[in-house]
Amino acid sequence: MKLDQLFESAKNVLQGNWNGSFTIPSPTLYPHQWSWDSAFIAIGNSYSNTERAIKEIEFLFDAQWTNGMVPHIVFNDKEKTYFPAADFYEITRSPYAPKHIGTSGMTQPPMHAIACYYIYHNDTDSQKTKSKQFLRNTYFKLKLFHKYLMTDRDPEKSGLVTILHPWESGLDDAPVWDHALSKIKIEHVLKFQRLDVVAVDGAKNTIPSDDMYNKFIYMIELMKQFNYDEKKMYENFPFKIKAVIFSSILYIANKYLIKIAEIIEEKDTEEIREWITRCEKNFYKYFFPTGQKLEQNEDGLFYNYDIISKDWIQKKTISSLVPIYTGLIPNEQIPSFLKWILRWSGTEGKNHTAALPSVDVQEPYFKEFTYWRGPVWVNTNWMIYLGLLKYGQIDAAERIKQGILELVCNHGFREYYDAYTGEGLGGKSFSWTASLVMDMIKNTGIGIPSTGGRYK
Ligand code: 9WN
Repeated sequence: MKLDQLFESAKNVLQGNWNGSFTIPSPTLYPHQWSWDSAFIAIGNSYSNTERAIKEIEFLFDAQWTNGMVPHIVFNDKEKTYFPAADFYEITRSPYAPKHIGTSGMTQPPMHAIACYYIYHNDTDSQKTKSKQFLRNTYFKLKLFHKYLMTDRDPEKSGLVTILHPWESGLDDAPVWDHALSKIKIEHVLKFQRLDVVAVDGAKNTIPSDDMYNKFIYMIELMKQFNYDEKKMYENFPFKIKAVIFSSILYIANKYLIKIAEIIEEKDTEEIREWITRCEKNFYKYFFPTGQKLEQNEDGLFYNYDIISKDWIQKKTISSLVPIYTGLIPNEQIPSFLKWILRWSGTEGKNHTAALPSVDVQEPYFKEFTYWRGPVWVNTNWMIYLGLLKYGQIDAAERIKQGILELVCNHGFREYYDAYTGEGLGGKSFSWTASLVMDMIKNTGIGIPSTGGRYK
C-alpha cells in the first residue's frame, strides 16, 4: 500500500472511532475514553484535524480530579459493554472526584503535554490562534497533573513515579508485575463477569489470565476501601512499583511542558525544572541495577523497581528498552543497547518483522499471543523509534518503522500483533495504532525529545 493511502486509511480509523466527544480506542473492545490513548490519538489528529485533537484533550481534562489526577478512563455511561464500569469504581468515595461524569479511580502515563505540543506545532493556521489559546487553557491543568505525580506518587522526591495498579502502567499483564501480584492474596469472593472475553470471541489465550484479572479487580476493591486516599494508599497498598516507562514519559512530558510555557510566555517553570533535575539524578539509581558496569554490560538494561521488596524486577520486557526515548543514556552505552534492540527484533529470523515484541522472545515467560506478554504493540515501538532517531541511529529506527508499517499493511490497524506470524490480535480498528502510524509516515521529528540531560 502506498504511504499516502495508508495515511488516509489511518485517518479513517480515527474518524470512525470519534463519538462526538472523544475517540474510542477500538469499536470491538473499548467504548470509553482512555487517558494515554487519547494523547496518542491527538498526535495523529494533530496532522489532520486540529479542532478534534483539541476537543479530545479538553474532554479528558474536564474529568481531571481536583487533586490533579487524570483518571485512566472517562466513562460514556450509555455504553454497557465494558467491565469494570463507572459504578464499580464508586469514585464518590473521594472528595477529589468529579461530580459531573464517571471516571476510574486510577491514572495512566502522562503523554498529554507531548500531544499538546504536537497540536500547536501542526496547527496549519499561521497565527495558531486556536492552538495557542488551547495551550493557555491547558497548561495549568497539565502542570497540576504532573504535580500530583511528583507529590502523591513520589513522596521520595526522586522525580520518578510509583504506580499502585498494573493498569496504571498501560502494560497490564506484563510479566514484570507477576512477582508483586503473587504476594497479593484475594481475601474475599469477587462477584463479576469478565466482558473482554466476549469481545475477543473467547480467545482467552490472547488476554490476561483469570488469575491476573481477579487481582486487577481485587486491587480496585482495595483502592475503594482506602477511599482513594493517596497518602493512606502509599503507606499501606500491597503493590507499589517505580515504573520505568511511566517515569520516562513524565520526564519527556515535563520537557514539553517547558516548551509550552515558552510558547504561552509563562515564566515560572522553576518547579518543572526541579522535577526534571530530580529524574536525571535518580533515573539510573532506581532503574539500572547497581553493580552493572556500563562497558561490561552483560545486561545493561533498565528495570522497574519494586518499592515493597526493595528490589529490581529483572524481567526482559519492552520496559527495559523504552528509556532510550528519554535521551538519558550516555552515548557510550548506545552500542550495547543497540545489540539488545537487534536481538529483540529477532535477528534469529523467527520474528515476523523487525518490530519489537513486548517481551524478549528468548525468555521463558515470552508468550506469542498473550497481550503484553510477548506480542508487538505500536506505541512502545514508536517511543523506541523516536529514541533511536534522537541518537542518530537512523537505520535501526527505520527497521522498526518498516516493521510496523508492514504489520499494519498486511494485518490491519490492530491492538497488538503476533510476534512470529504478524497476525493481528485484540481490538480491531485500533486508534493509537492508526495515529502513531500517521506520525511515522509524516516523519516530522516533533516527537524526538529535546537534548539536555545528565549525559548530554
Ligand atoms: C485497562 C485502552 C487500554 C489501554 C491499555 C491496555 C488496555 C485496559 C483493559 O486497553 O487496558 O485499562 O481493559 O485491558 O492495556 O494500555 O490504554 O486501549
